[in-house]
Amino acid sequence: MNEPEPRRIIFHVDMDSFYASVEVRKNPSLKGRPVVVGADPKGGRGRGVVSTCSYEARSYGIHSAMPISEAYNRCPHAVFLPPDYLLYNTVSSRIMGILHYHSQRVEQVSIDEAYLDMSHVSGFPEALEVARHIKTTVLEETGLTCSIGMAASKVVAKIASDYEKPDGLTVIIPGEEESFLAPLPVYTVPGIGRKTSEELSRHGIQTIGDLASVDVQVLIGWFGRGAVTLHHLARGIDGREVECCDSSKSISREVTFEEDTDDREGIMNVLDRMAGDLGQALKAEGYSFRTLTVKVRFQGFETRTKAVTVPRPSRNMRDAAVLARRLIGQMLDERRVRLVGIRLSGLARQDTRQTALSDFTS
Ligand code: TTP
Ligand code: MG
Repeated sequence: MNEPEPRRIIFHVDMDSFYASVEVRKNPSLKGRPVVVGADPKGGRGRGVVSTCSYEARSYGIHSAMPISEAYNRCPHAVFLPPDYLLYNTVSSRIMGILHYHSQRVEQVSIDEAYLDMSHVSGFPEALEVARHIKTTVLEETGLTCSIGMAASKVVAKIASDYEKPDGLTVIIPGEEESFLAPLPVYTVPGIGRKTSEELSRHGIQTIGDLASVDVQVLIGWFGRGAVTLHHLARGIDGREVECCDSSKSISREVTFEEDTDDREGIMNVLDRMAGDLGQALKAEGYSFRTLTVKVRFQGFETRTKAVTVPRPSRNMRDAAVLARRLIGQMLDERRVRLVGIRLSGLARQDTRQTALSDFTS
């Protein structure tokens, strides 16, 4: 038996089709149409990938990271738009500002998603009221919908936020985790990618319930020690805390490409996006950075990193993006790339949280 954990209430908030929804808000005549944000499709011959697409475009089977040429072939009459990162980052800041108003402990994990520790409220009924309030405020202030999952652990909150997308609100009260998770496909567990789910499928495991009922020793035999965490997650057991920046003096983002790539422009675009995303994370917490590290993993898993330290603490992410491009340019060769990442470290606070917050909410 596991020790009963102290009662926790965690939200996972995730914007719906974020880039595409921002584009529709910018140009309301796009409402109801299939909208694809990403590389230029060039009449079906374009390189690069889909960043995201509206739910109307998803009904054609289009999704993030799909080659843009395939998206074009699936739906040539869709509206194809290049990403407007500056606008997405501005909108993201406003959203994160709203979230910070409701909790001291906010962990932003990407441009459009965050965990909130809501354990300070009186219980799940009050938390539900706050969740509804957050959804209304985000809609009123940005014109966008989000989905919220609410549970006693991060993993269940994250799976719950995805459960009724778009515009969802899913509450999993303590004790109901296993019955909620059991019928869902294994790949809904964060961390279970295509490869792992294919391997699980070969062993006859399709659902999270199937996974939870396998003996953990058997799982370890298949996947090694990491299977213990997997088995816990499948049962909704996840002791990870909501980490705000104070507890980690560095922040990072990384992206694994769906297919190993030698498309330099595509790689550079991903770096720019991550730099923008990290810039928002810094701003939300009032931090600046001293050191920027770029990581690249080549086909075959060789990983290299390169770092620069700037003379004075900086929060200028445009310069950071230029630095990141330069560093990766020094590391790339003829090999295809599997993953790229950026880490910012040497973080120091510039402003108080209060000042940073008022920046966003004004
Ligand atoms: P997601 O939250 O994964 O996707 P989404 O908000 O577009 O759709 P959903 O309703 O399913 O949450 O990612 C947030 C944004 O990050 C997304 O709008 C665009 C960007 N992004 C990429 O550029 N490339 C990617 O491969 C993914 C997954 C996201
Ligand atoms: Mg989203």
